Amino acid sequence: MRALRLTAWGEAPAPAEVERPVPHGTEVLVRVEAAGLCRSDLHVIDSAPGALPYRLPFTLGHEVAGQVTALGPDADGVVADGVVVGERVVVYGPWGCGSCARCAAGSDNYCDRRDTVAWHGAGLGRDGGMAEYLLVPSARHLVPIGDLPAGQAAPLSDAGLTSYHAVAGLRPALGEGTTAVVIGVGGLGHLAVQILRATTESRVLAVDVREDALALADRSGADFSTLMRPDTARALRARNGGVGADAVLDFVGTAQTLELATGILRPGGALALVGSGGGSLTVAKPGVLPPGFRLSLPFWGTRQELAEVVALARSGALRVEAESFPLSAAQKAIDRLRRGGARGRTVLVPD
Ligand code: FEH
Ligand code: ZN
Ligand code: ZN
Repeated sequence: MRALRLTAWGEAPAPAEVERPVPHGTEVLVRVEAAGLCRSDLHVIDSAPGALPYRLPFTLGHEVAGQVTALGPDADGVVADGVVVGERVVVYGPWGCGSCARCAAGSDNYCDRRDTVAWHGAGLGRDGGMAEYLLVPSARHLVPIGDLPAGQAAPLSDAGLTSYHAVAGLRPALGEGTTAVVIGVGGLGHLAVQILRATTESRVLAVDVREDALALADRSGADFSTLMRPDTARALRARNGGVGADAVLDFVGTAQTLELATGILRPGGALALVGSGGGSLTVAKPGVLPPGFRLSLPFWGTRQELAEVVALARSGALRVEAESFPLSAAQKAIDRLRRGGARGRTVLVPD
């Protein structure tokens, strides 16, 4: 089968012909219909030798949707939600050790033994879904998607789930009369705007550096969107009755966006730092952060939350802005993402 393989650190991934996997034990074989491309893929591709615990080579792709084509002999004993051959599914990607309390509860994203495994999940040290087939360790990692198009479903497993999990951690700050600010309206941010509108009572203000991203924010339901400028914190306060934001989700994570985030938060406000843009915060008392400041560093999400995200999408409450490329054009898609040309989420379709 065709697969996009990372074979050497610091080198571009390359298409290769590899054996189609055969499921054993509890494993499930999924024929891939779409695999999302994530900025984390770029971090992995660009990593120096030894920076990540992953063993080369492996197939990239941690945001995958497809159809179950075969079950290992023990798979039916762990089938969740009636996953059977022929079922179309999205794959919960942050596979952990599989046996700790967190993994047993479907919170593999916070596996207690992450330091004992050489991966973060599908396509992240384990063979992923930028390929014709994906071997999934257990049916518990699969969520049925019904007739959701794969290009809509795949991004739910990472962009959607990560945004949903970040919002979930801020929920106490998102009651009636509150305001949330989304910084970075890309593959994750545009879904965060929709998830905030669909699951909270907050007003949603959006910030980005690109005009077309502001248009995407508006299409996603933002109450107000503005370009990132030196006076953006003032402009946002002005749109919010002179009061700061109750919550900020920073999907960029640079020094500039963190400065804006902490500058716009009201006392008692909460910041979810999702983007890995290299910025940092100094947390000190006395210090410059607002009193009552709360910070979370959410990572991906839980399997149960993925089922909730899929349910939102199937209800019509989420629409992914996605652009498809054939898997054979993966390098073109990677280059486009790298130079900031991607609109919404990029998905690769096996050709
Ligand atoms: C995956 C692995 C490591 C860091 C970040 C990620 C995210 O893309 C998962 O949502
Ligand atoms: Zn990702
Ligand atoms: Zn675990």
